[in-house]
Amino acid sequence: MFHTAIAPRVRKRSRPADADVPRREEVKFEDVRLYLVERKMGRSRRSFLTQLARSKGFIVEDVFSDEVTHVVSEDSQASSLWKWLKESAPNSLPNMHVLDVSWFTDSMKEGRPVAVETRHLIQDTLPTLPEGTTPTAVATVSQYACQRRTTMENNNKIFTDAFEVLAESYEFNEIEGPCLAFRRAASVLKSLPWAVRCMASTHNLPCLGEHTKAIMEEILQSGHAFDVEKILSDERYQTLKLFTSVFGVGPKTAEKWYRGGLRSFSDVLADRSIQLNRMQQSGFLHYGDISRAVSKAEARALRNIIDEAVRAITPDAVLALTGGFRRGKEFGHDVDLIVTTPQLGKEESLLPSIINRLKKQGILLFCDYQASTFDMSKLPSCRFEAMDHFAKCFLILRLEGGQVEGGLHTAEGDSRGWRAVRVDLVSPPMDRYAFTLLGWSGSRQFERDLRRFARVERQMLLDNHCLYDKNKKEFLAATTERDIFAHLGLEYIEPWQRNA
Ligand code: DCT
Ligand code: MG
Repeated sequence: MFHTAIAPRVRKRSRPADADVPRREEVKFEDVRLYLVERKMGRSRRSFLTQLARSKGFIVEDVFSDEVTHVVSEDSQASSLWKWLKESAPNSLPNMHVLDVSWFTDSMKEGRPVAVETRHLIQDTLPTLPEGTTPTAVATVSQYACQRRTTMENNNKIFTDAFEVLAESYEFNEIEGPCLAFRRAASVLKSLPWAVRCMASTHNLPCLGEHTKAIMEEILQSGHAFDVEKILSDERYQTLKLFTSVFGVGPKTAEKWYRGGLRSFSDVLADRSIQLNRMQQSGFLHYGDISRAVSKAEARALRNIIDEAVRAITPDAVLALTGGFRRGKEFGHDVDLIVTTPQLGKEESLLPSIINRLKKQGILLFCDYQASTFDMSKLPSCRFEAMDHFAKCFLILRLEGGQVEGGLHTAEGDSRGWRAVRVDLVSPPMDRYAFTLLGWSGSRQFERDLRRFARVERQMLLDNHCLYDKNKKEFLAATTERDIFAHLGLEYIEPWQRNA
């Protein structure tokens, strides 16, 4: 065990003035706590580097404890270092970065903690894993989804499906902490290129708490978890899940209907006291179609339809498929598209014109248009809300089978030759394009962690509109997603690696 009691926080230092060392000891990076390993570094070099870091506003802990976020070592014998670390801090080790001194020197050069990259990491070369476990288990996995590469291949679906049920149930009950914990745990497991087969292989993974591990253990032993089974057979959960599957019905409305004793769609539709709004009416009307997954081929066909519409309005329009399909998903619940034009300001009239065209073509089954409320002078907003302020519309479009390569993804026996599909369009000004593209590409967990990483690790605010540096008090410009990753000091993650 390690001892927190003997680990003083080195926030306020009252050492006597040293003639050689400039006394600029104001802490600039509250969330970063370094620990320099003396082994191989030597006492005097360690003391020199400690003073250097402190003079640049870093917190350097004298004693190793669970407060430490970044361990820096010059020890090239990774195995002995890791052995010592595991003995000293077995529990909090998964949340620490174990780094080569190159990270430290880069950070001193930059005068700020630079982003941790793979080349900085000291990998554990001494796996204490049972036979048959993949050795990648011991590579450091970041607690942030934006520092992990998560493809569509999920090797741990048995666990992540269970966590998703638990998270959703907590969400229905508005219990935020555990909901987020299960989402984070699911996201970590999704990023692993190997399947967890025993609990020992998870000991280096971040974001797996007691409850998550207990569930995993149960699943490993019996194939299912009692808590999950209980939720799945719970009437309230089932009903809320059913109601929220209708377009336009959120958890609040679903809860109200449930409390009113309603349990099925026919209960809702027969209840004369319920006034469905326009969106909900369309949701019920097209329920069969829009609750059915949209295929990649169908998404492409709809992209072409919108492309044709927008090119008829302005030939220099920019159109991008985003959301799940941009991340390489084969199926999605809707089609997400960004449309804009290089002519600043002209994007305002784009969506109304597109909508008009779709209406004339007779394929607009539903439209909820929301004009832009974007105002650069009101940024940065501390309320970094889920929805952005750009002009957008939520549509239901009629898609003809003949327009889809390989045909429609409809139920067997459906001979209509068309189906209804949900399509979302957003139209930011061109200078906001990169932020919108990044924000709408998802996944939700990837976006959440990008924002959290920006805030906690970089003292920056990121949303679909902008990136703001709180230290420099300025907005950082970006024309591509790569620019944004670079501002954040993150390695670029391709869209198909963002399935966190
Ligand atoms: N988004 C977000 N926060 C939200 C809603 C959406 O960051 N509250 C982003 C992430 C994904 C993108 O917008 C599109 O949203 P969805 O269509 O809901 O997600 P998706 O990943 O495209 O999933 P699906 O395949 O089910 O459409
Ligand atoms: Mg989508």
